[in-house]
Amino acid sequence: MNAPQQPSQPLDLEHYWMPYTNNRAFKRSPRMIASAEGMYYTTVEGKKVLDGLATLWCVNAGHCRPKIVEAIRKQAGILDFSSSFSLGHPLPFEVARRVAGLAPEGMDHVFFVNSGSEAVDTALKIALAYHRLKGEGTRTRFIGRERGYHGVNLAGISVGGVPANRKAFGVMIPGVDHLRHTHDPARSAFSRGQPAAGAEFADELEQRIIPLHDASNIAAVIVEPVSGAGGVLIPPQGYLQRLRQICDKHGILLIFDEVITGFGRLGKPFASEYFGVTPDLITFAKGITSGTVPMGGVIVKRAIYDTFMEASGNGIDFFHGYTYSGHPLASAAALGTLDTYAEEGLLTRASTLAQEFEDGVHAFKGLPHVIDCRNLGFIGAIEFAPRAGAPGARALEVFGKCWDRGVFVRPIGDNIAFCPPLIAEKTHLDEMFGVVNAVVRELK
Ligand code: PXG
Ligand code: PLP
Repeated sequence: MNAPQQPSQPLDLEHYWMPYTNNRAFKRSPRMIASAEGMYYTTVEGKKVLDGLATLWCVNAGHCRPKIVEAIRKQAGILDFSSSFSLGHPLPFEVARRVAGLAPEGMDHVFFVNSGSEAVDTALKIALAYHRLKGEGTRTRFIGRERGYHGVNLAGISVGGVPANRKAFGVMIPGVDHLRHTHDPARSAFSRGQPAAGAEFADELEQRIIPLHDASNIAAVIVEPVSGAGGVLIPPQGYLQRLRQICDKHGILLIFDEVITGFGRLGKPFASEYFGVTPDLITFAKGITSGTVPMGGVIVKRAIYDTFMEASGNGIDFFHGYTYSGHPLASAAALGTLDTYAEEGLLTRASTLAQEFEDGVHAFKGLPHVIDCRNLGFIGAIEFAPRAGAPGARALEVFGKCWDRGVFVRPIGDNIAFCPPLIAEKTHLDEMFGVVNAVVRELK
């Protein structure tokens, strides 16, 4: 591995406005990473830290994997950039073919973007334009879900349901309603895998939302099959199936936001396959390049693609696209990543270690302040009772102490989330859960 670049002078931290960060706290006491390999970061001080969150739920193949690094290096010297606006270059066609091959049957066309947020905006726009092309232009409303995370663009926070991501931004896009979330600790705390109770949460769509807005005005329902950034909420058994049935009955498109669940998180290429529920559109990002180069996309059913092709005459079929859609470096990174996944069986690997992962998450049951443990595939969370007057403080304290002891996990409100790279061995899981467990035992 190459040595990390060292700045020639002491680093000036002032000018970078860091995203989703307490900038002043960070700049007073920075946690700075210099390099990474496999399951571990190395900090600028030379400390190794186990990456228990695949960084931000995305480094599914682990860090600095040779095939991915080589693919990016090589591509940078062959074709640095060429757009996909009416010109083309071979790589994104090949990535699209490979992604379609991993997607549920019949979902076989792929539109590329650069992030999950852009994927969400794109999927919502496809839904609007599709209905209009079908002569149902009144279908303009979107239904999201409480605690859903769909990125940070205006449409994404509008259908999203994490209050902190919305409250500073006023009215957002109009015509959105939300299903209630499915977190139900009173009935389902400490469920191993999918909670048995709660399929009926989906009935709110048919019993409240459709009567209120009328199906003829609703374009799409968008949900994460497993909520990630909202706190790792596992869908109750039968819930997603019921959403699918209701959408079908009322001509509403169903969008699965698989930005986290895509590319092996549940032990299948996509969560859609894991749950046996085929949506109309899938958004993805993160794992497509294992986080190495920004890329995302939307997978659509053939019928949706065909509708655009048939309706467009000789003109442009969809007035949408990003300068960097199908970027050569991102596409090369995606091919290197998909090769790595295939060679190492990573897209199904979470299923082989799922039991060990589950046991690790549920070993927190009975520890101080722990009120829930949740897991599915290679994603999980533990939840603490909030400290009086200081919600989120316990998870933040656990995060800080774990970092100091060489394990990175993510605090989300009063939850600690686990989402390791798919290359994790049993020993890595033991190290991750062991350190967090020791820290939780000390929690006041
Ligand atoms: N949809 C889902 C389901 C996501 O998890 C996005 C869309 C947006 O993707 P981009 O690439 O635009 O970030 C995500 C991203 C967190 C956290 O706090 C989670 C995400 C991003 C940043 C922070 O856990 N998920
Ligand atoms: N703003 C301006 C002024 C632009 O010219 C463009 C693209 O040409 C954009 C925004 C959108 O940028 P992107 O295509 O990278 O999303």
